[in-house]
Amino acid sequence: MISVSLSNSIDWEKFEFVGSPRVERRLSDLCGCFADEAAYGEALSHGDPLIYSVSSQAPADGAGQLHYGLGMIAPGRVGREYYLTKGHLHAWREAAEVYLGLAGEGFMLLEEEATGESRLLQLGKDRVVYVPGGTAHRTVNTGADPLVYIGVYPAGAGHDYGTIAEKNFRQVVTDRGGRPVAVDRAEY
Ligand code: PAN
Ligand code: ZN
Repeated sequence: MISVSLSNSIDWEKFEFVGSPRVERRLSDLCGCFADEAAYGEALSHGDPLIYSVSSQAPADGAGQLHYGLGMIAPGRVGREYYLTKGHLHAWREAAEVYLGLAGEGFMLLEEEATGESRLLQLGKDRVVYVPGGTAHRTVNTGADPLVYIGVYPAGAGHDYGTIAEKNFRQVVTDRGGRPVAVDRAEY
């Protein structure tokens, strides 16, 4: 007998799967994520807006099963740096992930843990990004509307936020003359 939840619908007003609440990340939750600390402090002094949310689905656990999450990043910037997710590695390093863009415009910043190599890949409506195992990933909204996507990953992937929290990504996704570019953190 099939006992897991097999389908879902998206509530486009709340940006969540119907029946499963979302986790919210506000500006104050993102201490240490943005490169420009003065701009971060200045932004916080004006309020604590919602930066992104994730509504997760874990239909089944165990080998071979998948989990997935609906992400929404609000449009906006701190200084010249676009609103972003904390970013993470999977605790089970081999675990890969597929991101399916549903709405909006943005990018994924990938950083291979073993080599430090960075890649900036477009994510938005009708774009799909594959995140290999052993690769830290962060998502940024570079558009004027919410960036909405689904990430699908192995049930046992787990999330390691600590490694990124310690040293952050090597690159920063920033606005240069109205266009998004990735620059080395040291140069920012
Ligand atoms: C995504 C992320 C989502 C939020 O579902 O969890 O984009 O980003 P952070 O987890 O870095 O806050 C995913 O990659 N799951 O594995
Ligand atoms: Zn992930």
